[in-house]
Amino acid sequence: MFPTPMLKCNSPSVFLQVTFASFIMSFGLCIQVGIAYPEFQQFSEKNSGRTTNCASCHENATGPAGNGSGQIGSLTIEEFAKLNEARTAFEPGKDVDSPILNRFGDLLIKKLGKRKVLEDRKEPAKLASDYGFQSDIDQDGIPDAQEFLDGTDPQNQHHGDAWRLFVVNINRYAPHIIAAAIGVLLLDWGFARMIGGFMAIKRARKKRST
Ligand SMILES: [Ca+2]
Repeated sequence: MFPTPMLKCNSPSVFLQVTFASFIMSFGLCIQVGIAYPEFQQFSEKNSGRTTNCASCHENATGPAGNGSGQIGSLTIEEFAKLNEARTAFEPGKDVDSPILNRFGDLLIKKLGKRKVLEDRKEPAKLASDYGFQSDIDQDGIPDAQEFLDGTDPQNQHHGDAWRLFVVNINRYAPHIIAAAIGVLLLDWGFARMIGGFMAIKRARKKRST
């Protein structure tokens, strides 16, 4: 006789695994409502006048709820474990790798701790000062916290306040700009001297012929 599928399902270890997985999935699905904190996005938009989305902190631009990439509904059991680690990182200093948060979101949890992030929902502007202006994930010269205030993407070096990027680039490339300016001036000076030389030769020939 062949064993029936029911015998496999009745295996205690498989039953426990399935039950555990169901519990984890149900737990995740039940708490997916309310895990996003729109206060920060709303503040960023109001403060900057720019339209922002959840991609500032989350993997998915539409937020953590759903079945898409970086959203609760698509997570594996291993990813749920990482998610719960991030959710319980109430104190600062813990490395987290949340499957629903991007690098900036993970760093927020690491630097501030979940407890502080939750507190800052009442006064979202404090998130920037609490996080500090040292980190610059995309290395565009504008700190992550400033990009939060400006409503720009802290992970995209081509996305930033135009004036700030201009100032940053002027400072960053000042030696090159000065060298280029000196080069142009020297070129102009040399060209003027050359024209002057040709004119002098022309005048000298004309004088000899008359
Ligand atoms: Ca930046």
